[in-house]
Amino acid sequence: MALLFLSPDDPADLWRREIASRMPDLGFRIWPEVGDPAEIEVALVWRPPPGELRRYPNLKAVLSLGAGVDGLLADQELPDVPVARMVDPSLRRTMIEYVLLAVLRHHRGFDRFEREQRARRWAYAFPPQAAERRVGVMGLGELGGAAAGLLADHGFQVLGWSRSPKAIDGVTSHAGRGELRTFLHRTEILVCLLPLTAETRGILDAAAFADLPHGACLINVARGEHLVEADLIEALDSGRLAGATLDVFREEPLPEDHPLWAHQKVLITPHVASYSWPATGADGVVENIRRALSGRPLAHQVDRAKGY
Ligand code: NDP
Ligand code: OXD
Repeated sequence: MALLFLSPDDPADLWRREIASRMPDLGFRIWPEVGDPAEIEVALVWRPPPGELRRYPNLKAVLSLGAGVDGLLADQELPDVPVARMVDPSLRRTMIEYVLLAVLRHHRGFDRFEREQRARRWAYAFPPQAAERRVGVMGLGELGGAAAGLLADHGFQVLGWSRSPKAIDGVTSHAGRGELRTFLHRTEILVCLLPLTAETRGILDAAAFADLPHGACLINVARGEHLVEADLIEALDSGRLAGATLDVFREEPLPEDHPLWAHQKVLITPHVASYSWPATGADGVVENIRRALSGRPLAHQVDRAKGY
């Protein structure tokens, strides 16, 4: 009985220690040193090479080290076993910190002050109140719901958009395609926290930017494929959008010659908006390993038909 750990980005030794302290009898194999593939019963993964997971004949579940499972589900050879996504207090905490920081930066005009400083200009501007600012969050799940709640607690006027209606204190819920335009019309700072699916790919495009009020800002912390980058650049250059904070890109790392790097109105972070600490994430992972080994449904199991 063994767990396969496969991630180029996560700290394998910390995960091994946290899982071993909760399940000392479970083997822990760090890819590519997998030993006998028949002993692997659960895989804990982030961006495994396509086709890799079909090498394990006794695999009972795939647990994602990330909240987003678009990469996993894109694998045409992914075995037909339950898949669970990461839900973890540290992932949530770091995401809501990032979103609050990015919203405040646009709200208080720090993005503009950074440009003015480079030009040595004393550009006094009277600061607006949070209560006068409308922030819209696309995706009101584990992360978007928590971010929207924090923004509302901070005093912003918060709107949310999701597939089904939500009841979150201080957040005006909009649901479904039919309410997307109303949501966008009212949103001055737009935060994207949607999963990447066939329905949401390319949703941040010229049509969406045209529905936002003139001078709105965009924060994309979901997936690069949500955004049509050329449409964003055009919207920023025309002044329709005033700024953008981008953590995710169609191609990561962002190529050195990509025009977004040098854009005056764009802040780029290298896909660091949030991360799971093994010390907090391991409780949920171990619970799901136990469920998988005893044939019970996983917590936070992905609906493959919906894609999240
Ligand atoms: P959840 O699955 O918990 O929530 C997804 C939300 O999106 C739900 O509210 C869902 O609506 C809504 N949604 C899905 N499809 C649609 C649609 N077609 N139209 C409208 N709303 C839709 O996801 P998480 O909050 O855990 O994570 C969200 C995403 O954040 C991840 O998929 C990942 O891409 C990204 N992420 C990025 C990180 C980073 O570091 N940059 C880190 C972690 C995650 P409903 O509730 O009605 O189903
Ligand atoms: C995730 C991510 O999906 O880090 O968790 O992007």
